[in-house]
Amino acid sequence: MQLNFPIFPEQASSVAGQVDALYLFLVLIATFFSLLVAILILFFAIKYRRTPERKAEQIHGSTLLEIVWTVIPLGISMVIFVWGAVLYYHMERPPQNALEIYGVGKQWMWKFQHPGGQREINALHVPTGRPVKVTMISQDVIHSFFVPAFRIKQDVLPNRYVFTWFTATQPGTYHLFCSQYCGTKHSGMVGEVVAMNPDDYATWLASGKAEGSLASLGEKAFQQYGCTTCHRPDSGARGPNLEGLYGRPVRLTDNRVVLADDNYIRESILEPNAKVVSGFQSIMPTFRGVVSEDEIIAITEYIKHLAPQEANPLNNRSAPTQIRDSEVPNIQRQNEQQQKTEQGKKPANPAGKKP
Ligand code: HEC
Ligand SMILES: [Cu+2]
Repeated sequence: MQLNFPIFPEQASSVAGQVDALYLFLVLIATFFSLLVAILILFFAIKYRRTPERKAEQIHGSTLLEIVWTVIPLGISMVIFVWGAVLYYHMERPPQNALEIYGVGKQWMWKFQHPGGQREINALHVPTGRPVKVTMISQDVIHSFFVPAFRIKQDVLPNRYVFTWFTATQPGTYHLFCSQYCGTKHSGMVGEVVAMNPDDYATWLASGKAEGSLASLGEKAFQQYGCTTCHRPDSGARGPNLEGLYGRPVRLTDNRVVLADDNYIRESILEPNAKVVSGFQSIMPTFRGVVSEDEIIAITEYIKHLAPQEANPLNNRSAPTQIRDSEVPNIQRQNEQQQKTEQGKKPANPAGKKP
């Protein structure tokens, strides 16, 4: 008779084996010590049971014993700590060449968008043998992206992008769950991850009815919502030129310098007054409740694709743009120099002698 009773889901990602190995180690350690304690309790209970002729003997302190039972558990927990930390860092850092996919969680479904503009609901198609980074956000409450066969679980929060990554190793269809209770139909918030050979994946992408790449969808939304009225790359524009914005430091009116990443762009659209770009008036209206999370992702993708500005930008952004490009490294350099001179002054030359 064959028992079809799998204790673990299949291992279908590059980290699955490593996660299982660590987990197995924890289970073995826990089992070993539980058995040890249980057996010793029984053994001592019998060996030292009460008899009329035996008298209790008090034992005080044993330094050797205390050192042993401190050092051994310390060593074991350090092994667990280092092992876990190494694995965690590996899982938290997506490789540079990862395929970028975007997901939005909402009550009660998962929506995914591919860079080519293909969209899917409660299904995610990915190629095998290639790292895939999924950047996600929730449209309402906290959800959690859980693919047991890949051994990954990532909470998906409203108002902030989070990501996870994996490399699928075997073609197949795997469960996708929401593992964070998110309302009445939480249990129905399930889907599947379909891992395909790269060739099959390419065929699947081609067969998808994409209306254009994600960036071109973003461009459409950008025009549709009138962003172009203020964000034109010419001198008459009222808003900053967004070309080359992505991934660069931005100087704000309060002199803070922030990085223009996905979260910054999203916040700029939904809460324009939270961070106002230096040299501009806070005249941008909020698009909260107007532009959807999917559209924000597409617009961000469009902004990412805008080529960097030419050496001499035409519009009134030229001032802050120059601050961005040149002043930021200057500030860092100034700080470094200041630190160096301060360091140089005090300890190296206490008597005030000339070097
Ligand atoms: C009424 C004019 C106006 C409209 C319409 C407008 N913006 Fe803006 N936007 C601005 C101004 C002015 C700033 C700079 C001041 C600030 O940060 O609020 C800005 C800033 C930004 C920034 C930050 C830019 C940077 O250099 O750091 C982004 C991103 C942005 N807007 C995107 C959009 C998008 C997307 C839309 C359309 C959904 C849009 N804006 C519509 C005027 C506008
Ligand atoms: Cu959910």
